[in-house]
Amino acid sequence: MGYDLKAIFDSFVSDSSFAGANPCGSGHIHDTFLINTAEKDKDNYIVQKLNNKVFKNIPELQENIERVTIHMHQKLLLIPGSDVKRECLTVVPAKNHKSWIVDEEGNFWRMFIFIPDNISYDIVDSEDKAFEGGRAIGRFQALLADLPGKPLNETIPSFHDVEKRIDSFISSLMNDPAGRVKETISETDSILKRAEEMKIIQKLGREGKVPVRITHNDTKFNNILFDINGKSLCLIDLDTVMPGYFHSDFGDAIRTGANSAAEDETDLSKVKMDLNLFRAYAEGYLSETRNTLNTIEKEYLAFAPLLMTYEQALRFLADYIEGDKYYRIHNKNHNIQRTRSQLRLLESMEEQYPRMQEIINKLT
Ligand code: ADP
Ligand code: GN1
Ligand code: MG
Repeated sequence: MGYDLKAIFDSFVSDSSFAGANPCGSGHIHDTFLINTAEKDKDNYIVQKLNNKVFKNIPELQENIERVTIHMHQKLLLIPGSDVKRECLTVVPAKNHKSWIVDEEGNFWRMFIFIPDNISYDIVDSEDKAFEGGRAIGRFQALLADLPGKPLNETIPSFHDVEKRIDSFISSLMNDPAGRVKETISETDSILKRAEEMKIIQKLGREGKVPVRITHNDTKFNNILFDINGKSLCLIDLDTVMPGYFHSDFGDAIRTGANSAAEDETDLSKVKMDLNLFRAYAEGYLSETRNTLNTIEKEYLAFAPLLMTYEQALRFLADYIEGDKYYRIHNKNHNIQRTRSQLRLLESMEEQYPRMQEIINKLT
């Protein structure tokens, strides 16, 4: 990828000099690089080429990120002992006075201060990490609960609207744009037969029983940074912070953080939800949110991981059927493999659902 990362760096920073850049992380959406500076006492930086097919309005996206990070910084500053630069992303303003630049090819770029000595996990292997991850997500939601001003922009409209996603999936099945529907009969059946039960949280939302709050909406476990002692630092990947239901955040972190295998594991015998990790994560999450959640929200917490795993299987399958337009893929079957793995994980959750419900009942 022949980007002139030094020129990008120079559009943001003037008090240190570019020493080199390397690709960073395993995200599916943006192109992310770590930029090292030559001066030992200066910050290093994360620079991202933003995916403007996925995020169609970058100024609105960046407006959200600026508001959210400024608010969190202000609140963290009031907490004795907090380390603001490690407990929240810090946006680096560009020399054009915006928080992004557009290069000559029309690519959008932004920059954050790099949080050093961090660790993130694609797979979680201990209850301590699961607890800490749950706590980080609860804390994040609490920090943003009193964000002042107008509602945040909807950076991806209807992002967790599973009803709409099911409808548009059915249209894709009929149009079959990549000629792949015939290969997906069993997976499609698994999606369609669960469609009605997956609409419950949205129905409760419409009835006013589950409130719209400010949520992260992409709480994949590797979007939580930890320090080297295993304490959670902060949530990154703030592009989808917007109005939503708490269930999306709770559920998506279990989907990724209590799975004993990778999201795209091809050996399905390895894919299983670990109930001990689920319990630890729920304990961490509820330690921060127990007093905020209403009774109905608590009642449906155990269902949230099933919903989010279902939604993710649906999204991967829809992308496969549409010809791999959305997620970065590493082989031509990647999206169908991801679908199968997520469906297996969903079955594992379904098998353990009564136990999940018992755990939540005990904790709430
Ligand atoms: P994507 O949407 O593509 O997942 P992310 O915003 O999650 O992009 O960034 C990709 C990766 O870059 C992360 O998984 C993390 O490893 C790293 N990263 C992003 N921001 C920071 C930061 N401020 N400090 C340290 N690492 C970061
Ligand atoms: C994407 O950006 P990343 O890789 O953290 C996606 C999530 C999916 C996830 C599946 C904006 O997350 O919604 O759950 O892939 N982000 C967006 O791995 O669509
Ligand atoms: Mg990410």
